Amino acid sequence: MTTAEVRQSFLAALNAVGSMDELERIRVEYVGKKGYVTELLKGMKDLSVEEKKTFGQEVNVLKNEVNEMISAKREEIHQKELEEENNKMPEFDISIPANLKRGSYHPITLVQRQCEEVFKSMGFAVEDYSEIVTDYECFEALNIPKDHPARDMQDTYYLDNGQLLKTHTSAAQNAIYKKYKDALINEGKPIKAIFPGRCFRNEATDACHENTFFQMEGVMVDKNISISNLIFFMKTMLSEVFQKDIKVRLRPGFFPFVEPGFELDISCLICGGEGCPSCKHSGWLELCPCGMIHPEVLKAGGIDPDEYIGFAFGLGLTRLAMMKYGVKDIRDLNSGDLKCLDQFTDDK
Ligand code: FA5
Repeated sequence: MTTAEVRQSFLAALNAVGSMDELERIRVEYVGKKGYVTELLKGMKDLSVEEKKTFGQEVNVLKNEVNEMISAKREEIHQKELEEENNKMPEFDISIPANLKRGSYHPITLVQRQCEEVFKSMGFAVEDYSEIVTDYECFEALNIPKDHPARDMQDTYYLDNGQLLKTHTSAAQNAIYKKYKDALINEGKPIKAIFPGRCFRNEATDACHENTFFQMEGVMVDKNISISNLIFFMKTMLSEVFQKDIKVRLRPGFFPFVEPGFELDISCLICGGEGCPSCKHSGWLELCPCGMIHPEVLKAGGIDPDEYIGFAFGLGLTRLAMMKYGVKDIRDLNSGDLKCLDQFTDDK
């Protein structure tokens, strides 16, 4: 082939190229070691010196042209590929319903809602309260003055501004009395309220203690309230939550805001009362301290203790969830471990 023929055939081949692979193939075919252009040079050996010079220049010009055209074509194909990529339709179909696993309520939320339903059905209002409270709300209004040794029972997280993270839901008692006292005094409506909430204590954690846990406080104030009322409400709540009779025991307990005060324990449902780490090997789990509201606490809430009396309880909601769902270690509940929490998924 002459240089003109090689040029012509190369242009035709280049015109037909549509991909990088094809381009590479014709590059090798024309300017590769055994390509047409290279082969032209091999035929030079039979030419005169003068002819060699002219022909050599011709072939070199052709070789440069071929290389330049290949480079230009490469850039052209590259740009085309980029454009195609950018214009591509997304490969997913947005009309297909998502196949994601649905989330679920946390076991503590489930138990809390169940308790709320039970107490609502018995005429209790459900109240919410802040997690950051004042020293007065958490302690002083509850008959725990500054420097009282009872403060040591709850290792408290204090904030720089003097407020603190609520150590118990009892911190809302004062506000609840103030909210409902007028209806009690003027209209004779008993105060009946529960107030679940998150509590914080700087405690060493173990199978039944967390530094962040939930309680559910309940109070009832009226005339002629007795401990029997308290026991009735607690037993009703437990039998509704567990759907069976639960063994409970009441023993004396000290809390400055109740008098008399009790500890209501339930027989550990993890070990059936035999003793295990979840119940500190005692067979019993401290679940719900309670008692008759101290006169000083009623007074701080604007209620005359000579005329009114009431009970209060502080149910350990997190522990109740442990017992209800057979969670052996309280720390699993705050772990964020989906393998653990998934078990309670309510997909129905
Ligand atoms: C109190 O917090 C009192 N405010 C309860 C109370 C209210 C007594 C009204 C009388 C009248 P105590 O510190 O024992 O009490 O906690 C109450 C319940 O919360 C415990 O029985 C337990 O079930 C739960 N609880 C306490 N500390 C923790 C903790 N670190 N981890 C998990 N649950 C806890």
